[in-house]
Amino acid sequence: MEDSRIGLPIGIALDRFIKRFQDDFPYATGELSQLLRDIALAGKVVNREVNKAGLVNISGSMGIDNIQGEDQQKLDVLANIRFIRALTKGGEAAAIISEEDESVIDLHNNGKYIIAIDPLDGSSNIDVNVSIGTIFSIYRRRSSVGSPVKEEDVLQPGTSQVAAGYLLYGSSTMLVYTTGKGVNGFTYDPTLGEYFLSHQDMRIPDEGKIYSVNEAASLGFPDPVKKYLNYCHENAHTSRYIGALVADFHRNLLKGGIYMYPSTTRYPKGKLRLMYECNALAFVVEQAGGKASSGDSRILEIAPNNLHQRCPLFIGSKAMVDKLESYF
Ligand code: AHM
Ligand code: MG
Repeated sequence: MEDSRIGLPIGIALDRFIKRFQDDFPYATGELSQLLRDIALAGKVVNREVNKAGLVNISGSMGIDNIQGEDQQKLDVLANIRFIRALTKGGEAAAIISEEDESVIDLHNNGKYIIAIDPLDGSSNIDVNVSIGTIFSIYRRRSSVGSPVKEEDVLQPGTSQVAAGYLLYGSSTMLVYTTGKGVNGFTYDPTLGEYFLSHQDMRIPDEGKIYSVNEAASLGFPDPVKKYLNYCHENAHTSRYIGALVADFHRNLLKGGIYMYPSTTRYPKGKLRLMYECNALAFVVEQAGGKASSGDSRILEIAPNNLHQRCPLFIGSKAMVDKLESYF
């Protein structure tokens, strides 16, 4: 069947795009569309805060740790508040789980969706004016609407996502998302306050030359990853590492490449969180023709048992992830 998206004018506004493809959603009632709009709106607000971070007193540390035992930055906290507020108001979200909050935020309403969010990823980059991002996943709740949210609602595998994506606050701000029918990217025009379709039906090159990993930790990498790194060194690959997952992922999505965060001495289970970071990007990359693996399993099929669970992540061009996996 011909994809009706082919031939869309580049520049169509996000709102119009969402409306046009609403009927493609598995449960087309308009609620998922509204959730996407809420996320896009909160993204605008966070974008504004990020842009003026150096001018007002919102960069730097809160002086407290989050649930992961990591230093919370003021903007982390602010972004978390902005997204939770935007998602709470509409009534479509039944519950939110956030990298910044220890437990489930049950909104006690008739919402049908569960949102998993990393409100501000790559936070060590905030103070130095380097790209950061927001990552989100949307699931349909499994228990009946109106009842208290249960574990089965929030601990769903990535295969159950109905939508996922990210905002990248980079040299321009972008929203990239999928509802399971390919991936589209929208660039924010701050003068108009609107996102416009700029990257239609994104496909990741099957092969690439870029590898993105914190190589300083390589002594503690598992042997298969060390071997794959040798392969990269011997085969004229190039290394690019921003240290903000969204930014590294986005570059590799456009150019072809692999992002790796394996288990390390410091993070024996990997650093990234399955529910807030890995699943969303795994859904996006698969929809763009790429692959996401923990080394020996498909990320999307990992059954979560903990909200803040971590897992190794190897994600990007399919042939590169296949090659990496062949060493495991
Ligand atoms: P964060 O959610 O606390 O910002 O941590 C996740 C980030 C990723 O964006 C990035 O790829 C990675 O941590 C960098 O970690 P490292 O500094 O260990 O290389
Ligand atoms: Mg993060």
